[in-house]
Amino acid sequence: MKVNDEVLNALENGKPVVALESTIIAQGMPYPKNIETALAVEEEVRKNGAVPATIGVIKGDIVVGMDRKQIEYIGRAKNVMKLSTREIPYCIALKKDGATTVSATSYIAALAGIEVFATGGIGGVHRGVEKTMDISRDMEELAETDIIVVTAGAKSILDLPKTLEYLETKGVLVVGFGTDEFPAFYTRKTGLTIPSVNSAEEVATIYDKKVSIGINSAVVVANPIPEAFEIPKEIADQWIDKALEECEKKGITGKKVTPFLLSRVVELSNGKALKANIALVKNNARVAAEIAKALHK
Ligand code: PSU
Ligand code: MN
Repeated sequence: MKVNDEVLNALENGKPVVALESTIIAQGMPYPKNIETALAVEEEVRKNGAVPATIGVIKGDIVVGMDRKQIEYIGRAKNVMKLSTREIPYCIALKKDGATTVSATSYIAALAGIEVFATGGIGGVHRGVEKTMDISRDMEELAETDIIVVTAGAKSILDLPKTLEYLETKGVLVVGFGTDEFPAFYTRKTGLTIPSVNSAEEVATIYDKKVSIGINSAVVVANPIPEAFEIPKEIADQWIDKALEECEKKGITGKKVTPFLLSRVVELSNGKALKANIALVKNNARVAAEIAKALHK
């Protein structure tokens, strides 16, 4: 595992670090917005007083804290694997490039001693799960890993009520950052109730107590998209429903489902969904940096 000097130094000196995923770069957004966004998200973490650590696998090396060149490489390279936890050893052993999803990023972050992670949206229980059994590995990893994950809820390409139920089954605490509703990525509200917190300090204290009583699991911090970028539910749902329909028609399954739906929604929205996505990731990076600082106080 290659941890860059800045991250290593921060970890050794108890300074705040925020992990960032790379699937959003390689499979989540189109080039060149993917690279611009990854760099802007890192900047957001820095601006708010923490050290960013973008995680991925490059030619078989686990990298914790990619530099600019590495981010550009992973954002342009062909044949970058989408890594959930189980594919990490395959990618390392065969010296391939891999972009880490929420599950693989959480796993590696915890291995490196990083306790806070900002993503766009976690994976979850897919619609039609009763036919496909498609539940993201993200759910299981969150159930087993000590980490705080800041997410804009989960995308309504998923079955959100089932996603929340499954997190409950798995013992994963979900709290709303300044809200008591689970947000749905593009929209701030879903009517699904969750307990709320009002500050980064409260999240840090909850996490601390969780660790001290021996519960090993993630704390999911659901942070709604900033109002200015919110997309009305009726409109977002139209794009999502159309993308879901096409996905089924084309017979797309397994790990290709999420990247297909995300890129179709961006196309169908004429880029509006991408703008929203960028805004919410940055917003999550800011909150994650605040939480990382609070943890280290
Ligand atoms: N949700 C998003 N954007 C993303 C993802 C999810 O809004 O890029 C990515 C994350 O990396 C997440 C992964 O961990 O998709 C989930 O994929 P799957 O459904 O195949 O588990
Ligand atoms: Mn899946």
